[in-house]
Amino acid sequence: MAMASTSKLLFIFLFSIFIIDSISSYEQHPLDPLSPEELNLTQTIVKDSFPYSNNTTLTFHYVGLDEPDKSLLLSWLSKPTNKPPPRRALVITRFNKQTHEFIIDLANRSIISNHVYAGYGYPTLGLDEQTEAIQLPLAYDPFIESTRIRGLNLSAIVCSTFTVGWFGKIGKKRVVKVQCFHMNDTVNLYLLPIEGIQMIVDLDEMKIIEYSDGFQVPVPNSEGTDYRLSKQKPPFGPRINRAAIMQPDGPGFQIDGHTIRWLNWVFHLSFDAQVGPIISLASIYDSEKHKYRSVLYRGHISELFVPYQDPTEDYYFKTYFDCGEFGCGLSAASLVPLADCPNNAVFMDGYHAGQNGKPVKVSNVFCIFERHAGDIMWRHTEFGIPDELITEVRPELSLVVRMVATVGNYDYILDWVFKPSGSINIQVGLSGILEVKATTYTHSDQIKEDVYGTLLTDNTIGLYHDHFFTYRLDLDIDGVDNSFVKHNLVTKIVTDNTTARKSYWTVVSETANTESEAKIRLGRKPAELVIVNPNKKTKPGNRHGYRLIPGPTARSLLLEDDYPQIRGAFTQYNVWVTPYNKSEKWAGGRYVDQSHGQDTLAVWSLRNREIDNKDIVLWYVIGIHHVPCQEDFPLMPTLSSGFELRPTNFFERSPVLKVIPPKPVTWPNCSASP
Ligand SMILES: *[C@@H]1O[C@H](CO)[C@@H](O)[C@H](O)[C@H]1NC(C)=O
Ligand SMILES: *[C@@H]1O[C@H](CO)[C@@H](O)[C@H](O)[C@H]1NC(C)=O
Ligand SMILES: *[C@@H]1O[C@H](CO)[C@@H](O)[C@H](O)[C@H]1NC(C)=O
Ligand SMILES: *[C@@H]1O[C@H](CO)[C@@H](O)[C@H](O)[C@H]1NC(C)=O
Ligand SMILES: *[C@@H]1O[C@H](CO)[C@@H](O)[C@H](O)[C@H]1NC(C)=O
Ligand SMILES: *[C@@H]1O[C@H](CO)[C@@H](O)[C@H](O)[C@H]1NC(C)=O
Ligand SMILES: *[C@@H]1O[C@H](CO)[C@@H](O)[C@H](O)[C@H]1NC(C)=O
Ligand SMILES: *[C@@H]1O[C@H](CO)[C@@H](O)[C@H](O)[C@H]1NC(C)=O
Ligand SMILES: *[C@@H]1O[C@H](CO)[C@@H](O)[C@H](O)[C@H]1NC(C)=O
Ligand SMILES: [Cu+2]
Repeated sequence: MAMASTSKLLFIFLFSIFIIDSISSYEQHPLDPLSPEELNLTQTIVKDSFPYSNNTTLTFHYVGLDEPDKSLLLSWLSKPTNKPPPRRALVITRFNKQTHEFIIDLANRSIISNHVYAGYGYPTLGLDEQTEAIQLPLAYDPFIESTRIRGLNLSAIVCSTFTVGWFGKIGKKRVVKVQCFHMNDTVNLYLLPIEGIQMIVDLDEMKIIEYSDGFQVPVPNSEGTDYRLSKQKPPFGPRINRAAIMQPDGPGFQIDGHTIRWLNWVFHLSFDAQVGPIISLASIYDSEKHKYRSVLYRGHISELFVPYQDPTEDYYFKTYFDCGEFGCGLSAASLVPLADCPNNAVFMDGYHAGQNGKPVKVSNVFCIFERHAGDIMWRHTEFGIPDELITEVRPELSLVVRMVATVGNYDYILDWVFKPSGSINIQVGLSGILEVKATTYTHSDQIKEDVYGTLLTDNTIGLYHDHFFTYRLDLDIDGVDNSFVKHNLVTKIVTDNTTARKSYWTVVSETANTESEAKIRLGRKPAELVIVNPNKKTKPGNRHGYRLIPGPTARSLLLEDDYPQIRGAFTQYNVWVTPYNKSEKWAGGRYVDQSHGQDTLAVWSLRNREIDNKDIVLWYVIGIHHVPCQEDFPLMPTLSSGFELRPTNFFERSPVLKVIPPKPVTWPNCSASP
């Protein structure tokens, strides 16, 4: 949808740092994801650089935009008539058992850099190689024998790949574990594990290199595990009445390429195979200052660490890094209209490179919709004036950008929610299926030892685990140079007799000078955490800022020198602040599979760089400890969490006081069906 008129209007307000494309019809923005044509071109350039004299296959593990240097992009934004920054792709491939890393210039079709990565760790798994790996057991005699002994039906067996982690030994092979499930008459395979069989597949050789069948535990009963509506039997749950949003004036947002304008907001939305949705150049219009003001240069999930807590032989390695090992964008599901998103949603497609490097389309990868959730934006009833009753209320309205990553058994709903007040809510929802272990137990009274989980039903233990969603938030509050301020709330004791009070609290502010001063474990002492622009003040002299309103404050409970925790060391704190560095974007590192934790946020920040009045990046970890419960079986009702970025002395006054409320909708004549 082209949006000529507002673009012109925008052009008038060219004062602030972020001016989104002032071009009236859509032209490619330097931050746009690689188009199918660009992915194709990239594949051709990379492929042609390899000698194909023998049968070694070339596989693509990451292809994405190599984002332009920030300084180049900002200078282009301030003068869009200039040439845009060069368009480049970052490519990670495997060829002949080696990991290659390329930077490709798409304009002159040249390879800017090409080197072999020789450090620890491997790139994101490809989808095709996983599909191949899970077929191997079904044609592997020892496995067939194991299933025969167990009395299982081979045609009902489905396998799945699991990354092996790192436990102190040097892994010289790119391997995954493969575990299998016996579906019987359900599609809910994850609840029906075949215990006791361990298989390791070498992905480069594509064969099973280790096999063991240690013990037998019957596969749990599949009854009642199917989640498809068509398979449900009475008694049924409540029936939900029909409902829809009606917007007689159409949606309140415009999408121009990848740029979205809505009420007082403008931002760029991109799709990336590693991290999924990326929000860039989010600016908000200040109607008092008559200009757009920059808030967020770039924000996205950076890593999602999911360590399971069963240390036994068959389970200890389950310490997943979903974005780095499996790809949070690569795992994106196509959203279902009217279910994943309401009837007023607009959908966008995404493209990533398949394992052969060719573009793969994900239809409806994002949805964007206005949420009229029946909430209150602000209100007041004045009872205090004699003979007069004053009530003013404004209904709340939000803009939601949604993607769902389905990583194996789990479904992660990743939402960015914008509000006219200037708040950005980053929300996650967890649904899908638990990872379980089969057992002979049928009642918790039988259990005397630690079973590392909850007995959910007969023969089924839901394993304890965590989810750590780590977000990278390059806030640029009114410009790039920002500071991180802790407004500590401290109790003051009154020792003299000037007041009847013995105590009160006040704010003692502290600006973090270096990275170490900004590492925070939440929940220890009360503080307001604010990113401020120390160079921009309000009329009364407060620094323009945005504050972080945290959600749940769980941190990893593992020892710091435990191997998974070394790799996931970015969960040691809930909050980190680093100076901007383009290459520091994936908190678990670039080669996460079997990584040794040498390239994580925790390691980068050991340099203890200066962060005061600098271009800084805020990292926030949403932590959720998950003790499974019976309601999570056989499919987990969505568990939600998140945090808020909220303007704090950014505006001179309430930015929503003068919001014009919507007119009532007059419904056309329609008769309700009986
Ligand atoms: C991809 O590139 C090849 C040549 O490199 C070309 O023949 C083909 O048409 C392209 N496909 C798309 C979808 O652009
Ligand atoms: C295949 O090609 C690679 C890269 O040129 C080379 O290193 C390797 O020795 C070749 N293998 C065979 C079997 O020719
Ligand atoms: C490559 O593999 C194919 C089939 O796997 C085979 O027919 C062909 O001879 C091989 N070529 C070389 C150069 O090894
Ligand atoms: C391609 O363009 C880049 C600048 O983006 C330049 O560094 C490089 O030298 C150019 N390569 C060729 C072959 O022209
Ligand atoms: C084995 O499983 C397949 C696929 O689920 C099914 O069609 C078939 O009837 C099963 N056979 C037996 C003997 O249960
Ligand atoms: C498969 O399901 C049937 C019917 O639900 C049941 O009788 C049978 O025991 C199941 N087989 C296994 C191996 O779980
Ligand atoms: C307050 O304290 C001072 C010094 O301790 C004392 O002289 C004075 O009488 C006190 N005043 C009251 C009102 O208690
Ligand atoms: C950016 O970060 C990478 C990885 O931590 C580091 O190697 C590089 O030196 C950094 N660049 C600058 C300019 O600090
Ligand atoms: C709606 O219903 C009213 C009352 O029944 C009727 O007068 C009016 O003409 C109807 N309008 C339309 C558009 O059908
Ligand atoms: Cu969970």
